[in-house]
Amino acid sequence: MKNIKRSWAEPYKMKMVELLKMTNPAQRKKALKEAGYNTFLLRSDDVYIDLLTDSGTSAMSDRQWAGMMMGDEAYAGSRNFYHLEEVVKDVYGYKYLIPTHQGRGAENILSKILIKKGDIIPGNMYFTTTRLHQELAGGKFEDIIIDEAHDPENEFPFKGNVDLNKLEKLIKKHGAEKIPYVCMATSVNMAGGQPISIKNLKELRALTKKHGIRVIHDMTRVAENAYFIQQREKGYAHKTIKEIVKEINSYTDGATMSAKKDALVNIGGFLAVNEWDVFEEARNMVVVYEGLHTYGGLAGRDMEAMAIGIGESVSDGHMKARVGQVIYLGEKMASYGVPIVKPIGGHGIFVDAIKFLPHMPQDNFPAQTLAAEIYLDSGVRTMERGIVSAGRKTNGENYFPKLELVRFTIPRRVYTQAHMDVIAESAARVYDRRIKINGMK
Ligand code: P70
Repeated sequence: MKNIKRSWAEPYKMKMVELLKMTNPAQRKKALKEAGYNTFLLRSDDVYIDLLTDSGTSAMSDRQWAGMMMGDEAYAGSRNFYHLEEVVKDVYGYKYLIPTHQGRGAENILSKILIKKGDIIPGNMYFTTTRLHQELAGGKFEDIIIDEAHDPENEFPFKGNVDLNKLEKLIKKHGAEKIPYVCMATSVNMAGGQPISIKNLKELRALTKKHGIRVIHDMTRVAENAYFIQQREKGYAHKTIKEIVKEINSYTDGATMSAKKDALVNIGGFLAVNEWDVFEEARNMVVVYEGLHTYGGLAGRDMEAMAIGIGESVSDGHMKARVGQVIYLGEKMASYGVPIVKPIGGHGIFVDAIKFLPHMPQDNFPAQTLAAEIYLDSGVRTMERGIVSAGRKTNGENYFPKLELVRFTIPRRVYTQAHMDVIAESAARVYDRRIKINGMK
């Protein structure tokens, strides 16, 4: 028993469990047909292991539940708001806080305040809700992520990086006054949960500073990004996740947050900024769209659970187990030959449906088909991230996105290693009979 090293393990134990309904193939066939072969439309009661999303699906700790009991449900000035404000300042380093019901609430307010008609918003790959709010405010999103991010097989360790040449070209073409901010996301979701490096962030900061352009951070999964920096970037191995998160944020001017991911709550989000003027405007606007500025659409108890969850999310032990579990699943799937996006990201495994089903044309919906087959096989629900998600043009023709993926998103602190084995074995079984799988219309 020499040199045996444990890679990761859960820094918690179970106090309560939620019983799951086990289904048989006939029941799943019926449920899937009723859902129109769309995993979004399945009833969760018909799902065994739910990997549709990591959003709002985390298990809260006993401390968070205790915090729920300490909710101060006053209309104005709830003590939980002040606690949350203190935590956001301490952990994330932003000065002013505006709570919102979830991430998109913050995106709406920020876009309305900072974007004018005809503005350009460069970003390291789009996210659906973020881009939509930018467009609704009159702006146009421009992708400035490095090319490597669009290649599922490229193993570059920081596929979330910004291509500074692309950004410079946009500044030259449109002028800095047309760019209210760069929208920089950590753990880039649509690229497979890929991180941005501190080195790249510093360079982004220097370039934008020269032109007087803000950097606004989509910090939905910032702690997962910090973990990859700790593991992969020179000079960061001995820093804590908390220190790295704060450093990331120090290169930015403000942030939108969906607390339903990293921050370990089932609902919640916020906008955080360092500029007083932007804060003042946001504080007025949040009243119109979300609620008074000291609750922003949340109950006092939700803000308390969030404040406690933020603290837990930047613990090194938590993040090691969180990402460790995702990597365990990914490596197991890869060992069965299942084609996955590499490197493995922070919040889930993205299966390359084009490589999985090479005989299937993209307009027969390979990723949607694969998600349906996985559900039929084992009751595991995944999310299509391909031609269906990309939507259609106004003339009814399909967009044909480069990436045709199925996302196996892992909720935080919810499933066990045996569950991970069930998932990988199911993917392997479907992979073994891939030749016999037909597409959809
Ligand atoms: C997901 C969820 C939400 C999200 C995000 C990033 C990087 C903002 C938000 C919005 C939920 C989702 C949303 C739209 C389509 C599919 C799934 N991502 N930024 O599953 O936050 O949901 O709180 O308004 O990932 O990836 P919110």
